[in-house]
This record gives sequence, C-alpha cells and structure tokens, in this order.
Amino acid sequence: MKLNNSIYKFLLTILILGFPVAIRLSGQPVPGKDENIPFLVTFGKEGKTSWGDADFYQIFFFTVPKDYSKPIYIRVFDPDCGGQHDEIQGDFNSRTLFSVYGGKGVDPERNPESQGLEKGLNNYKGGNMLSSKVFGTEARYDNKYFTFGPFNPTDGDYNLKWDSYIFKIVCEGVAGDDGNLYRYFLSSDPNNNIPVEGANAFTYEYTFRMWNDFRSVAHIYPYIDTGIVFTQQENFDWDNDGKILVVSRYKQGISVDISNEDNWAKSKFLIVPEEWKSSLDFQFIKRQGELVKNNNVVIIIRNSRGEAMPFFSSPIGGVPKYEKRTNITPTAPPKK
Ligand SMILES: [Ca+2]
Ligand SMILES: [Ca+2]
Ligand SMILES: [Ca+2]
Ligand SMILES: [Ca+2]
Repeated sequence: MKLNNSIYKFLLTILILGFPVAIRLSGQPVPGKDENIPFLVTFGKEGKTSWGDADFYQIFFFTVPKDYSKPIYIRVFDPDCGGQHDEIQGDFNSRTLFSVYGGKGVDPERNPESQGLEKGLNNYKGGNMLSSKVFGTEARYDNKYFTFGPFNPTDGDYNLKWDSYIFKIVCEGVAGDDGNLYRYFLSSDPNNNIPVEGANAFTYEYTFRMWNDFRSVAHIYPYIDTGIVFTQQENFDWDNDGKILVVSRYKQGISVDISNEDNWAKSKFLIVPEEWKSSLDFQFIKRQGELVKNNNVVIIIRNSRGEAMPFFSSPIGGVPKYEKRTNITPTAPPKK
C-alpha cells in the first residue's frame, strides 16, 4: 500500500508524539467536533442581553503552525441573519460585521486587550484588519459558506509558545436585534472544508447555542497551564437549564454555580498539579422535563493569576478522562 506524503507524516507524528497530536490535526471546525455545540451566536447590538449574548460581539483566534506555508482561508457558515438557523425577534433586521485581523497586536498573550474581555472598549481590534464584510438578511449566504482569504500564514501574529501564527476573527452585531447563528472553518481550500494540518482555534469568552434536545451535552475545554492553583468560572444566562459539571483527569465531575435569566453566576474551584498542562472538560447538561428552547449561553474562565483562559476547539492533550487516584499514584496496587 502506498501512503501519500501527508498521511505518512501524520502517522509518523502519532508514532513519535502520541495520540493528542492526532486530535489536534482535526482542530479546524469552530465549534470543534468534541464540543458538540451546534452554533456560535452573536445578537445585533439593539437586542436584549436576556436572550443570551452579554456583549453583542464574539472573538475567535486561529493558530497556524509556523512550518505551514500554503494560503489559508477562514470560512463562515451561515454568515447572514435570516432564513435558516438564525434567531428572529420581530422581523429579521440584524446586520453582522465579520472582520479578520493579522499582524502585531493580535496575539492575546502579548496583548491581553485582544481577548475582548474589557467591556465597553473597542480595544479588542488590535492588529491589522486584513478583510471584513457586513451581512444582513441575504439568501445567497443563507445555509451556505462565505470565504475570507486567501491569507498568507505569515500575515498572522507569531506566538513562540505555540510556534504558530495567530489570526483573529471578530463578529459584531452592528445593528438590529436578532441572533446570528454561525460556525467557522479554517481551511486550506476556498471552496471546501479542508483542514490545515496542526492548526487550532480558541477563544476566551464563548457565546454559543445549546442543542434543542434533552440528551445532547455540550463541552468546552479550557487549557490549564503549569502553576495554576484555582480557576473561577463565570457563566451568563444559562436559564437555570440543568447543570454545568467540570471533569478532568483528577475530577470525576464537580458542579459549578449556574446562572438563570440575564445574570452572571461565578464560582471558584481548586486545581491540582496533576491537572497542569491538560484541558478541563466543562459539560453543559440540560435539565429534563420541560425543554429550555434556544438556550444561548456565555462562559469565561479565569485562572488564579486573574488571566482569562483559552478554550481550544480541539482540546490540548485530547479530551480529558477522569482517572481513579490509584492510576495516578504508581505505587498503589492496581484495583481489580
Ligand atoms: Ca441564515
Ligand atoms: Ca429583529
Ligand atoms: Ca446566521
Ligand atoms: Ca440563555
């Protein structure tokens, strides 16, 4: 059997570095495939926060490995607000601006304002705007993709820690009051969703839609850096819809404080060194009984240094699985 070059490299990488890297290679859809989130959502700024969007904009970052040299494209699924998927209030009248940024000022580690968490300021637009477009109610983009790019990977902002160039896409509800539901895909092809090898995506404030059923559990995967001793989660407008659990290699599932209607709930929980350099699994589990429909929710997680933590679309180190303590301490005898 003849393997083509990229499959060969892929298998070699798995052999050398293990399975987590294989998971990273599929990190281009936003929301990510392990997150089980149907859509991102951004309302027009004349909307009400009680519909589940706290600030009427959403920021995502894409990382492209330094050694990737071909053009990249950011594809937006259903960028319009109207027709299928979107959340109507009265008539559809929202206008949504998507803009792509590269260059210095984008990297949210060197320029924390780029994270977009300082409310009321426009300082999240750091970097050079590479491309932008406003969408209204447009049948030609309904249930279809619009493609930004091509972009040269080196147009991004280089980050040493991830050895990657970072791009930023800002989605803003510039007018109207309806909710725009959409998804992203970082692609190597303008017309198809073809993954960029080794790429990933992340955000610091995630505003998303839950599935309209009882059984689907949504997940987000914040990455825990070395030295973190506790984290604070903040969730908004969860509509008292069931529970939010945190699972990790060390946590079997702890319940965090949940918000109800148009309010934030915050709570802290401890992090142990066994959880460093891995991801947490936040599980959003809907309440049974009467279905909470069209639930949009926001989540932010800060670490003990007060910094917002990135949620990666493809979890770093893979989806964390709870390990019994006996598995963590090698001196303990295995339980049978
Ligand atoms: Ca639509
Ligand atoms: Ca409207
Ligand atoms: Ca839409
Ligand atoms: Ca909600």
